[in-house]
Amino acid sequence: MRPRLMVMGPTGAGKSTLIAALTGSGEPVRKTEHVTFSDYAVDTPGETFDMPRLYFVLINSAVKSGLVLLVSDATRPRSFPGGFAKVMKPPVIGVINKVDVAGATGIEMSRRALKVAGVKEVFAVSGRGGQGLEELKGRIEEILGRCSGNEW
Ligand SMILES: Nc1nc2c(ncn2[C@@H]2O[C@H](COP(=O)(O)OP(=O)(O)OP(=O)(O)O)[C@@H](O)[C@H]2O)c(=O)[nH]1
Ligand SMILES: [Mg+2]
Repeated sequence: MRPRLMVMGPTGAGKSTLIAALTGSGEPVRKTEHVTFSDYAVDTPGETFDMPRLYFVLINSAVKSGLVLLVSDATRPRSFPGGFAKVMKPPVIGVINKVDVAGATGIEMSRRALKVAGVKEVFAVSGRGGQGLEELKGRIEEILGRCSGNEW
């Protein structure tokens, strides 16, 4: 099986909504209670990001993933620990989410926060409205496609 996409970030940032949009599942999104594995993705509860003592859960779960999306909610931009993305084994892409409702300042603050986290590549999207998703999806496919057949 090819490595999964892993999605992490603060509570309510829109991680599960983003996964549903990327897979076109159409299923209603509920609060993520625990780390959830599907064929395509690893969804994580925001609490694993909000509580630093739980970072090990994210770091461990990422080991067998092919790509990590680090999601920032542009309506409530929060800082990430410096270099946070660099402790993950797979490559990390930054996602600025909720651009359908966020202002320019929020988007810029998210962009800066992701940069501090050590993320080089950033996509601005709306998991709910669909903006930017095709481009993000294309990049995900490119990276995960390259992982196919790899032993992780
Ligand atoms: N306007 C807007 N709302 C969004 C977007 N993405 C998610 N939301 C809303 O944000 C809320 C939280 O979305 P979730 O997908 O549950 O967030 P999460 O990051 O998975 O949250 P946890 O599982 O608690 O960590 C829901 O009410 C979503 O409808 C978006 O792109 N735009
Ligand atoms: Mg969730």
